[in-house]
Amino acid sequence: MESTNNLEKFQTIIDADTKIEPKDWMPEDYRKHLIRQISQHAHSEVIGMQPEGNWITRAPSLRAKLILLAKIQDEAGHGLYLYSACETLGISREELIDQLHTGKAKYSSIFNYAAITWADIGAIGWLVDGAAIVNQISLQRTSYGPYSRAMIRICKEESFHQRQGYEIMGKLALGTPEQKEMAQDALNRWWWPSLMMFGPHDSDSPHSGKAMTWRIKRESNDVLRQRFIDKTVQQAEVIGLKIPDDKLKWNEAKGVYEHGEINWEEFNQVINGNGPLNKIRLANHISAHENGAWVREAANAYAAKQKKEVLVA
Ligand code: BYC
Repeated sequence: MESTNNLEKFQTIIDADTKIEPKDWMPEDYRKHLIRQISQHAHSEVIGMQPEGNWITRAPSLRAKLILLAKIQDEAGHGLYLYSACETLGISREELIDQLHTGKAKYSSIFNYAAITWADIGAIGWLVDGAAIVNQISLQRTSYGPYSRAMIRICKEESFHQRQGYEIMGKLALGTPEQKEMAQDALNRWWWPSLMMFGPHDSDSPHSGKAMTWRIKRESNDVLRQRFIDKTVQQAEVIGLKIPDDKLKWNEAKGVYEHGEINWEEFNQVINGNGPLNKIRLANHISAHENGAWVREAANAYAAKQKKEVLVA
């Protein structure tokens, strides 16, 4: 029941920067808000395995292949931590997957773009994981305990991911003219979608108000996006690549890079199911889920057998 007493106690925990734990009382809207965000985050990790998975068989060396395999496995692990954190809010894994398959739950817009060259694998690590880290470092301080703890663990792995991507881009950018061109082309295609990962401007973000009051989000979409831009522009300079934004300019007084506007029409199309690969990404997930039914059945049968043996003993 949402008594004033419960609400006051809840907000006091939040304001004191102490974590809300699964068994604590929480407003229904807080619970729903978290289920929405954490599940979308989990779906992003798992759908995000697809663009990189395409390159496992075509990685240019054994070293590159091993690193890529390890990274993709990490992403699966991130999905699992996040699904588990989400389940502590009283929703089952089946319901979460169903929401993904029926289009009720989103996943990050970025994974609807194709990885067409090896440089795209570098760009994903450098830019996509780079943007994810900026967001996730901030989410380590989120108010819900299980989400916050998942973020702490995930961030450690993401920084390795970002560095492996930057290493690929650096090698290509400092290689032959053709390799440099391939790296620049990947940067050109992934830059703007990476900026979209942070979501709409604060003034157009319907969930931000409550998310900030409840300290689910600790910093706003625009603040995090700006931090990512400031960091990444300098990294591009070091390896001699050019950020594809004619309006990019250092503002000495503010200590930030001014930048051009995102194509919000494209963003809205992609998050509403009409990006380049939305249908393929979802169809692949549905088919993998259906093909894995026997694994779930076997695991359930084994768990039931174990339970029976414990009861008999
Ligand atoms: N894409 O009010 P807003 C990774 C939606 S994976 C799609 O600002 P909020 C990796 C938003 O959901 C890590 N949808 O929302 C894996 C909402 O729609 P609904 C991915 C987006 O929640 C493999 C509506 O727009 N990281 O690192 O306050 C390989 C209004 O937005 C997007 C996360 O998932 C988007 N980009 O803020 C490599 C971070 N942006 O739900 C790498 C966790 C907005 O009302 N999530 N929308 O239908 C968050 O931090 C926040 O949810 C967001 C949006 C900043 C994304």
